[in-house]
Amino acid sequence: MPFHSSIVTIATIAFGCTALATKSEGSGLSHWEEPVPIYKKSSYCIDARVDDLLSRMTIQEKAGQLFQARINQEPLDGPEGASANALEGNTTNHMLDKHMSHFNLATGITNATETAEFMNLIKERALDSRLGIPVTISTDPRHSFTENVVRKFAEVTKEEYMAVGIRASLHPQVNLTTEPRWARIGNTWGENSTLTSQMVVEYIKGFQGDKSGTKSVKTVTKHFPDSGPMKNRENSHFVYSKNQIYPGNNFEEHLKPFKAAIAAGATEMMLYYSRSIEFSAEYFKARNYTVVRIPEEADYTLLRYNAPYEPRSDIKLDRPAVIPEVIERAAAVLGSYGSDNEAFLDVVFGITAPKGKLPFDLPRSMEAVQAQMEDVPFDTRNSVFRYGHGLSYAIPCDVKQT
Ligand SMILES: *[C@@H]1O[C@H](CO)[C@@H](O)[C@H](O)[C@H]1NC(C)=O
Ligand SMILES: *[C@@H]1O[C@H](CO)[C@@H](O)[C@H](O)[C@H]1NC(C)=O
Ligand SMILES: *[C@@H]1O[C@H](CO)[C@@H](O)[C@H](O)[C@H]1NC(C)=O
Ligand SMILES: *[C@@H]1O[C@H](CO)[C@@H](O)[C@H](O)[C@H]1NC(C)=O
Ligand SMILES: CC(=O)N[C@H]1CO[C@H](CO)[C@@H](O)[C@@H]1O
Repeated sequence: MPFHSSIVTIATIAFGCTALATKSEGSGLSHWEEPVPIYKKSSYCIDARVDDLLSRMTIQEKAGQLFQARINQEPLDGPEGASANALEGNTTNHMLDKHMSHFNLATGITNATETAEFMNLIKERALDSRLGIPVTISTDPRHSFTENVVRKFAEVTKEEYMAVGIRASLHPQVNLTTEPRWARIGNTWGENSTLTSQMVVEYIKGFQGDKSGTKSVKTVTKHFPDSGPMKNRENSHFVYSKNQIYPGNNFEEHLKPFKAAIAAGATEMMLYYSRSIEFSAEYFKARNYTVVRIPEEADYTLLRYNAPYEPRSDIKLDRPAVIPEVIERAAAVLGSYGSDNEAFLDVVFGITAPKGKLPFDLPRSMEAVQAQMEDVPFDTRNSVFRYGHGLSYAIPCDVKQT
């Protein structure tokens, strides 16, 4: 046994990693010793390890690899452990009975230590599966940023993900928002294909590095345009709205960000197929404002709305709102792309300045929305505000600095 081990070691040094064809594995082993399978040996080439693992997997175990289930940060064995639907089984059931190893962490992260500990539990539980295949934990987007800090944003987010064990990002979402009624605009970069293509490169390089490796978080660029701009602006999450149309003959433009992503090292794409913010008196009391009972007594009225939309289940997302009447009457309108209440109030009260620009046109009316083409950017007629519009102001710290 010691002799055998040294052969493997020499081969490792000579070839960098051991190729499967040259192995003499197992022949010298005593029958009571289980050989360590090749796929578990880091000295072997990745291809050899994958081939070995695949050859050992049942069809059920292979099928399990094809799923990406949502899980919550909850007891792995509890009835509530699996998120989407308790009837579907808990997390242990997903891992050990259904052979899944890719999970999307659905819960918010409020304490990094606890999330990291939860991840460690999952990884330990994975060792109980027949082959001990490790799990990959991914997440949908959890952060926001402005265009000049994309790379930095991606690098910082990557560090935060890695610190709690998340190694795959189910983003960026680079789909162009050429159709204002589409329900998933909130996580995109607007309707400009050039800008979106520039940002996606920085984003992917920030998460993956110039070359994907052990210090990378994988990106999954989405949603690849097999659906295309949807007829009647529906969302193909719904069974009744799967049709696509390109009335502007503009398919190539929608491909541009995806081509840029591939050139930047994207290896994964998601094919095409929410969260309410409670605004309460507590936020104002914390800032020493008095909350009054009737509008007439107030010095200020602050309203936070979601962009109006026709309700379909509970999806709530940002999109180009048709609100000319609000814009005409309000002293100021602040657009946000999913800020929390504290961040919003910091802008209202001049602690930080608003910096964002509109990533799409704000349409004048639903007629204008209906008249524009689903797949063409910047074609909303007589918009209330154009793409790129946005005001800011000097904040006290800026004034002090200059
Ligand atoms: C969780 O799943 C495991 C594995 O399928 C099962 O043995 C256990 O009974 C489940 N726990 C609950 C509380 O449903
Ligand atoms: C985070 O969780 C850990 C472990 O439960 C705990 O010790 C720590 O105090 C928590 N941190 C915060 C900020 O709540
Ligand atoms: C789209 O973005 C590019 C890159 O930032 C910029 O040069 C171009 O002017 C933008 N197009 C429009 C219509 O604003
Ligand atoms: C609110 O008032 C209290 C007491 O005067 C003070 O300590 C606190 O800093 C104030 N908070 C803000 C946000 O101004
Ligand atoms: C493929 C894909 O996700 N296409 C979407 C891109 O965005 C438009 C709206 O701008 C949607 O209608 C498409 O479905």
